[in-house]
Amino acid sequence: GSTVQTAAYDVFTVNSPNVTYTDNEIKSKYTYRTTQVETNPDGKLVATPTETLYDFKVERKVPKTGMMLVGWGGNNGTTVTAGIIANRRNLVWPTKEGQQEANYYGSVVMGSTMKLGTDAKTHKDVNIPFHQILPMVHPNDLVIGGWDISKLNLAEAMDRSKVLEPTLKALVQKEMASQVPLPSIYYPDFIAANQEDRADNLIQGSKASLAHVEHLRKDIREFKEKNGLDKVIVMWTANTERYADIIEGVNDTADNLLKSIEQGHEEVSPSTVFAVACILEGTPFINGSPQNTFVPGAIELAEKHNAYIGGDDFKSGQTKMKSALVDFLISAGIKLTSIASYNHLGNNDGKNLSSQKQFRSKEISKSNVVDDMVEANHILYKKGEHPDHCVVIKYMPAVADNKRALDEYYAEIFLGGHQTISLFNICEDSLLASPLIIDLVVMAEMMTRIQWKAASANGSDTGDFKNFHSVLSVLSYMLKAPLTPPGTPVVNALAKQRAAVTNIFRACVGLEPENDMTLEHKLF
Ligand code: NAI
Ligand code: DG6
Repeated sequence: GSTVQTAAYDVFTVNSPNVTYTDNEIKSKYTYRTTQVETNPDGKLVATPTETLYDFKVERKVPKTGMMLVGWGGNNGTTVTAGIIANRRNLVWPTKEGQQEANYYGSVVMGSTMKLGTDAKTHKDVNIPFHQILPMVHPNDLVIGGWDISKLNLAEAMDRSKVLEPTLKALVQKEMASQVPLPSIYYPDFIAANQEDRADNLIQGSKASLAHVEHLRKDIREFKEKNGLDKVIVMWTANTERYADIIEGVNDTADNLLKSIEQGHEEVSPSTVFAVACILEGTPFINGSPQNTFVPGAIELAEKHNAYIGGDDFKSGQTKMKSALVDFLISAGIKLTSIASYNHLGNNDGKNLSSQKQFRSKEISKSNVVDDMVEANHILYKKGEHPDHCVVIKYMPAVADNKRALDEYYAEIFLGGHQTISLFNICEDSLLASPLIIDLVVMAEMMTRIQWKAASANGSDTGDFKNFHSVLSVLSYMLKAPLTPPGTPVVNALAKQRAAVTNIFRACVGLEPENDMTLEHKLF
């Protein structure tokens, strides 16, 4: 029988016949409403409201979860590790501006709220922390590990990164020093030649092999066993690689990709080898860098193995602004005609990107982010018409992790007038990226505990519950070039990406999407 039982982390229950709570699960019956459009022979559009009934099932037990980072000794890897330690230990450290407490600012999961509903008495909005909509892993509980081609321990690597205040570093130094990245795979052709001097922590072999896949799988299994984990999520936050050529017979299908790895084909990148190892191990793998890790064969392999993948490229600063601002301009009926995006940075990421092939990967992921918004507005843009868009990245060692991004948005307004918006965005790159790593891990893990089935209207059983598609496009909010299931559209607009996550999570507890109509304040 089903009983309403709330664990300590539950701040609310849903009072609806469509929602049942058991010790282990939350089950909801949810009516998904959308609109189907057809074109009549006379060219007129006919819009038909449609309804599909789904059953959702959420596993309530929060698993003991590990986060393994590829590139653990880099700026992002060390910053997110120190940040989680600081939060876990409630650290407070002196800065020139006063005492600073650990926090999770910049994390949607930990730092933002969502509207649950309207207070029955006061009619005011009731907001809850985002992480309380479903039983999510708390980042403080993540066990962290990973790989790096550089053998510095995490304290030395944190110093090399030049991101955190010395006073905070001193507090976490001992714990960080006790952690050393596992050796990793290094195929020099994929990252900039200027990275070679840090490659001193290597698994033998400089091209793809099944031995590499097996080695990485064993690393994951051992990490899991050693720490008593139920689950591990792996994240690529290592250097940006060059694109791999997509070649028929090499990486176009799952079987060809596995064969190419076995034969040591030179177009198989380290990140793809990591992805394959994780897929075969049933470990979710997320790519935080822009390269095409998920060649068609890798996506097919993930689908075959029902394994979760997500990517590409953390959307932290300049591009996040872009995906909010362009959405606003075009939705406001203003014709954006050009975007000039310039930035310079002095960290190791900038050094790697000073090499043309690696820059090209980043240029692609930074450039495609407005396509869907432009395509949606056929009043402002003719078919195939695009705003001019230029992306420049320069390496400037002196500014270290303190990236400077300058953007000029040029738009056509009423009756041939022009609007120019200039942005100057300065921030520590890794302090923006680290909370995204947390969000990606927590949300990806959450998605592994949600299942669905289409429900029949008369309540008869329709078969087994299934997982979401292997490609977790629900992670798009945190990513510059969201990977979506083959053949499905990419959504870049930031508000839509956020609404997709919040509304899917709401559906899992039988709540309607947040529609912002607030009729209760308009019709009385
Ligand atoms: P980083 O250069 O400081 O760190 C990368 C680490 O990866 C280095 O420690 C390097 O030794 C290691 N590495 C390289 N190849 C490896 C391999 N095959 N296996 C294991 N380790 C390997 O870079 P950062 O700043 O931490 O950025 C990491 C990635 O995230 C880059 O690709 C960057 O473009 C991307 N990114 C960063 C953002 C940010 O705001 N910091 C935002 C968006 C993406
Ligand atoms: C400079 O463009 C280096 C990049 O790695 C970016 O800093 C990073 O991709 C973040 O980009 P954005 O556009 O989200 O700020």
